[in-house]
Amino acid sequence: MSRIFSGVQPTNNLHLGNYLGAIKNWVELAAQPKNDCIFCVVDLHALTVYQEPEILRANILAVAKTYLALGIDPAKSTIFAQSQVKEHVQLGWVLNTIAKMGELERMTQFKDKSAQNKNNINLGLFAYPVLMAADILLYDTNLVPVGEDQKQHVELARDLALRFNKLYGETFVVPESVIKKDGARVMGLDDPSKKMSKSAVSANNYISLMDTPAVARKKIMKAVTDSGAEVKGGADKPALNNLLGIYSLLSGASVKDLEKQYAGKGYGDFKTGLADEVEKFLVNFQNKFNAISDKGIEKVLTEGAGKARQLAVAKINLVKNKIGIL
Ligand code: ATP
Ligand code: LTN
Repeated sequence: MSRIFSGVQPTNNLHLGNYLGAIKNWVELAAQPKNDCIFCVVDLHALTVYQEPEILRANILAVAKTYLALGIDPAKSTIFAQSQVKEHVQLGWVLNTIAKMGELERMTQFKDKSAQNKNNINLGLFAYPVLMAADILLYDTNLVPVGEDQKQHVELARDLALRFNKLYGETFVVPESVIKKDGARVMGLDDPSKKMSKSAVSANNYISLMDTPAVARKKIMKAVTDSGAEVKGGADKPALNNLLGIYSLLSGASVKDLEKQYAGKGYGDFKTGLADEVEKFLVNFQNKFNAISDKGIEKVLTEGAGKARQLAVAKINLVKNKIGIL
């Protein structure tokens, strides 16, 4: 049995990058009977940037609904919100005491986010990767499916697990990240040199899972393309590679097949085909999302938290015992 753990922050609507880079892999891992999966809505992490309380509350439910609508089955996988299981914070504190300032200063996400928002470089943002390590280590996680940008954080979780085990004896499983090559880094539609991001300044950067098909189509039609007219990817075609990658992952056709399909046609036809594929995906997703009630998802989260808590309490008791606290 392999334990799988991952999470997404309830900030804004999720976008195609979150799906293709992370949640699509969760769905594939969850479908394998040998895996025991836990998917968390990491609301405490979201607090490292100010959130309007009412919007945060709604976003927590929306992210959990998104997991279900994208294909995670709550009868098979455990789904809950991080703040519902207080042991995450408890273990986070213990790990804070063995994490080094220097290694946290090297985290690229911290460097990027603190450069973007100079007025709110809070302690939580600095300790963010340690809380993430606690999320992972609390459940004896073997595999952590994430996008490329989270690899460094999972490495830290590994280092902290090894360090703790060395100090106090065998306690934590040392986790590994699972980063699928395809979709690992979906780039912005308006700038293929940066990853698609929900906190991007322009909404033309991303396709939100909540975009209407018409809005998504407009964004695709506006998407930056490379020089040349042929639909053929290559090292000098970052924008086209990105669109081909998205098209391929959504349709299941290989990039080679798509290039064949669009041989002799221009970017316009190609983008129309991609917009059709995105529309199919969005309509299907949104229908499923809208069919889930707030009450229904609250019940899923409460039940999931109950299951997660059992594992978390056992682990925290072991940790307390090892370090000598009551
Ligand atoms: P932000 O950009 O506002 O920090 P985000 O869009 O990166 O947020 P997260 O909640 O930080 O969203 O990430 C959720 C998951 O989606 C993570 O596993 C992350 O690696 C993955 N992910 C996010 N953006 C992309 C992307 N552009 N391509 C592939 N995977 C991505
Ligand atoms: N930092 C992650 C979210 C996250 C996470 C986790 C992912 C918090 N805790 C534990 C995997 C495992 C991100 O996606 N931005």
